[in-house]
Amino acid sequence: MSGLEKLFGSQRAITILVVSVVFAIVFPAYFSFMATNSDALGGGSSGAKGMWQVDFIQDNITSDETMNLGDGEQGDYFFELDAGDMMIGFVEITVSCNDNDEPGPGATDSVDVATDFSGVEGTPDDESGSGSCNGDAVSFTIQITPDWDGSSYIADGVSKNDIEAQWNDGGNGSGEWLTSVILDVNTPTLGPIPNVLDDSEDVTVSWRAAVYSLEITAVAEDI
Ligand SMILES: [Ca+2]
Ligand SMILES: [Ca+2]
Repeated sequence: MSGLEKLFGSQRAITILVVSVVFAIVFPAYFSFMATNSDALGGGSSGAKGMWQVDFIQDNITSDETMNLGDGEQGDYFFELDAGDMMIGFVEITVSCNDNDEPGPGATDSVDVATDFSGVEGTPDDESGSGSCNGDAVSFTIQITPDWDGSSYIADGVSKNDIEAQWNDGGNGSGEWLTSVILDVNTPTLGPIPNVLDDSEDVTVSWRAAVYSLEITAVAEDI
């Protein structure tokens, strides 16, 4: 028996030891080499620059409410938005009404709309507008994730982290979206009796929150 055989018991134990030592040296070097090269080739780690297919898994969270408003009456409409784990792209608000209470044109009711987004995370700028009650009277689109429209694309020369940082609502957009509508009834007056043909209108406020989550896939580049 050699000295080593005395130490480790057998030739087989020495072989196992040698193989183990070789693997301990070779494997870290191998993985280090692969990591370096996958950075260069655009695969693997999230900090690596490369080519990526960017898709958005999309959904809509919708709500609507209808109130019958009298002349000069204000209706407050609320939408409580919670997108859960998904990001909020934008929120569309549509105020619609359809006045057909009197025959012919010229006496169509109208609405004045104003929002209060103080209960919304990130406090988007408030909107206001007016419109006639022959369908969609007023609509607003409030962008939450800048520039997001849900289109897929291929990104090149950026890292996965860069893409995730770009498509992020920053926690904004959740909370209470308040839209207030004041109705203005228009109708011909017949002598001393006002509002004989028309004294009100059904006004609907609809919300659509376009929400998404990211799907980023590495694209194999032509070599
Ligand atoms: Ca009318
Ligand atoms: Ca009416």
